[in-house]
Amino acid sequence: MARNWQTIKEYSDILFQYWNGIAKITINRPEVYNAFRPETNFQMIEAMEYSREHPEIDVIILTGAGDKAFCSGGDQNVKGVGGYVGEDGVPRLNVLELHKKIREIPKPVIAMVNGYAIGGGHVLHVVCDLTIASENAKFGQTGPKVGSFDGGFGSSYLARSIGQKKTREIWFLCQQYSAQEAMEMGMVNKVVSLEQLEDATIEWCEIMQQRSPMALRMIKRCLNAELDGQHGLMQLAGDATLMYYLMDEAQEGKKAFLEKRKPDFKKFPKFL
Ligand code: S0N
Repeated sequence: MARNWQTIKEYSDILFQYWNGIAKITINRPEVYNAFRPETNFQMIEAMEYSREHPEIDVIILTGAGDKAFCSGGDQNVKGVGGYVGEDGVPRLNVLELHKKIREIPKPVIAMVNGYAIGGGHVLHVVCDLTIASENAKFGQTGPKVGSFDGGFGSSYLARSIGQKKTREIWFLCQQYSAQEAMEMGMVNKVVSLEQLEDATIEWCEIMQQRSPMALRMIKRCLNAELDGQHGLMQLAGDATLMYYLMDEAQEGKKAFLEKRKPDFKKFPKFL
């Protein structure tokens, strides 16, 4: 089905579009199989921040332009000493900031993998909440072959998803795996034909749009907290505070202060 995606903002390296409560971020560098450079990551980070701040956006899709690649990782043309070198000449690894945004955004993020998800591109789909892949998709890490590694989500979270042995195999051997193999391992949720990829992804978005946003937010936070240490607990605690603020009991404290009286917390029910 053709959808009338509206451009939210024009960027050099990504497309950022909206349709029916769904934001779609497309890495738009097909000439390098959607490899990212620092500018690409800055733009995706901004798009994630926009998606977080705008209540009309319920779900975010991350994908790549064309039918060859989702993302082939860091752009080897701009890999310098100390990181990937942007137009300002500064070497960076700012894809890590993007990983944090994907983890923190209190809305589901789906990787719509339409081809190679390799190297840092593989890490990107791993970090997303869900992955739907086309039959032609290929998955794998290349770090130890090209001189990099991701000891963060790309390995630790992957190991939580598919186990230590398989994660070590993926990283140590740097081989490629089919979409079907990736699904059997547990790192892909669903495999469909390339023609059906967007429809299948939208179908899952629409199902999640019918679910309770607060429940989705809390389950994402709880699942993250186990792995994200103090930072994960802070995010979960922030949402616990948000929910407390919604209670009359919390309002009483503020009201009493403004009315210059003692708060009466006794009148509220106890949940035992
Ligand atoms: C994707 C591959 C397997 C496709 O092979 P195929 O089909 O043979 O096509 P090619 O002819 O190789 O590629 C087509 C064109 O695209 C260019 N290209 C492909 N990938 C890149 C890339 N990553 N950078 C720049 N250009 C790329 C090709 O050059 C070719 O162009 P033309 O037609 O002009 O010759 C195959 O292409 C492949 O293996 N690609 C490289 C994959 C790779 O090694 N990526 C980098 C891996 N490392 C990272 O991503 C680093 C990330 C990182 O540093 C990091 C650090 C800390 C924490 C996290 C991370 C993180 O991983 O995120």
